[in-house]
Amino acid sequence: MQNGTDVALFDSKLLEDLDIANFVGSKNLTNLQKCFKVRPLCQSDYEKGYIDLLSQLTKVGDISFEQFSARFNAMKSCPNTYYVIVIEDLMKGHVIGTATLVIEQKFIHNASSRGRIEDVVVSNEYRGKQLGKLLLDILVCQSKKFGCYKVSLECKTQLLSYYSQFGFNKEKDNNYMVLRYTD
Ligand code: 16G
Repeated sequence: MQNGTDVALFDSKLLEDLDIANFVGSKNLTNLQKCFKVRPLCQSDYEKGYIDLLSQLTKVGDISFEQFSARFNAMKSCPNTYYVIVIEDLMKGHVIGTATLVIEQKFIHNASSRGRIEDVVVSNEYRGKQLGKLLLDILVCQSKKFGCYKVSLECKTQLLSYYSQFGFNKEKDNNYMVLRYTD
């Protein structure tokens, strides 16, 4: 961490209030807690490989600590909106998994909210340990707790069956469209 104490993006109590044992089973929880910690993104994660981790998902660019910090603070100053969670490998002090829940406030559906799950990535060498499932279970549960009327995500065709295990569904008459300005 550069200059001063670490800062979390949101109150970690929100995650403590979830019963993570429900998602992984109490037997797996002991192992999980020995090796990994699931927590909110912190400023110090810049030095723990957060940017490199994201680059396993898509193009990230050369982000300086100042840029990271400015974006982090901008997200933090939008209350109840950005929930970026990470999994840290406690032995290595590296961030090895992440996923984001964004809460979008709406007028529709009785002034309800919609959740969007974004930027889900588990580092290559940690795949097959159900860590992606853990991230997804947590964020789906959070979005429900926040009262969203729906939660959505976009993904490549090869991941449709992966996400369907969490209840995500490709709706017949609902298409994701995009107008891309840069690669
Ligand atoms: C995936 C991500 C999405 C991310 C996009 C980046 C999930 C579930 N989906 O679709 O959140 O924004 O990749 O791809 O993690 P892009 O760089 O081509 O926009």
